[in-house]
Amino acid sequence: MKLELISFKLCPFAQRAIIILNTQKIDFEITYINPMDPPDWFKAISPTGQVPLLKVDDQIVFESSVITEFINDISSTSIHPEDVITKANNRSWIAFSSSIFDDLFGLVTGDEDKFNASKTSLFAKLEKLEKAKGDGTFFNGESFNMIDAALAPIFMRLAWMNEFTDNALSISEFKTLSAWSDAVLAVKEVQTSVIDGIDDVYYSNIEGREGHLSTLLVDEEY
Ligand SMILES: N[C@@H](CCC(=O)N[C@@H](CS)C(=O)NCC(=O)O)C(=O)O
Repeated sequence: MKLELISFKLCPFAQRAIIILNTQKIDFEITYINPMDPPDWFKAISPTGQVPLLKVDDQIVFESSVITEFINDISSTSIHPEDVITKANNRSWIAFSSSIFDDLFGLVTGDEDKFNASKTSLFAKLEKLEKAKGDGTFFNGESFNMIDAALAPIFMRLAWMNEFTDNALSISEFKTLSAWSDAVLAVKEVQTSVIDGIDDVYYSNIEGREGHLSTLLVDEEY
C-alpha cells in the first residue's frame, strides 16, 4: 500500500496524521501545497479543498479524524486504549480538542477583543481537559496514544506563542496539563512531525497577520 499525504507545512490537522504515521512506523511520502493557492491536480482530487488528504494507492481519504483512524487501523498494533469505553472517551476528547484550533486561529489573527475572547474560550477548554486527564505521563497513563497525538499540535503552538511573547498564554495554572504538554512535546515522533525552522514560519505568520498577538511579540531573534 503506497501512502502519500498531501499537506501544508503549518497545518495542525496534517501534523496529527504525521505523528501517528511516525509512531506507527509507516512509510509515507509527503507533498506540500499552499491551500490558499491550490494546484489544479489537488482541486481535482480534493472533495473539500482542504488538507490533509491521504492518497492510498489511487484512493483518497479525507478529513484528518478519518485519516488518523485509518492509519491506526492499518497498523500492526493500535495506539488507542483497548477498552471500548475508554476508547470512546478518548475519541470524544479528540473531537472536543479539535475546536481548540478555532481558538488558536482567533488568537493569531484577532484584534484585542477577539484575542481576549479566544483566550477565554481556549482556557475554559484547557480546564476541562485538565480535569479529564487520568494519572500518569500521558492522557491514559504511560502509553503515548491517539489522544496525545491529537493534542500535540495544540501544545506545540501554545509553546511557540508563549516563547515568542514572554508567556502571554501561560498554561502554568493547569499543573496536570502543563506536565502533559511537556511530556508530549518531548516525544521524538512529535518533534520530527514538523519541518526544521517551522517555529520561524509560525513567528512570521503571527507577524504577517497583524493581530493583537503580533503586538505582544518580544523575541527579535526570529
Ligand atoms: N476538518 C478538516 C479541517 C482541515 C483544515 O482546516 N485544513 C486547512 C489547513 S490547516 C485548510 O485546508 N484550509 C484551506 C481551506 O479551508 O480552504 C480536517 O480535520 O481535515
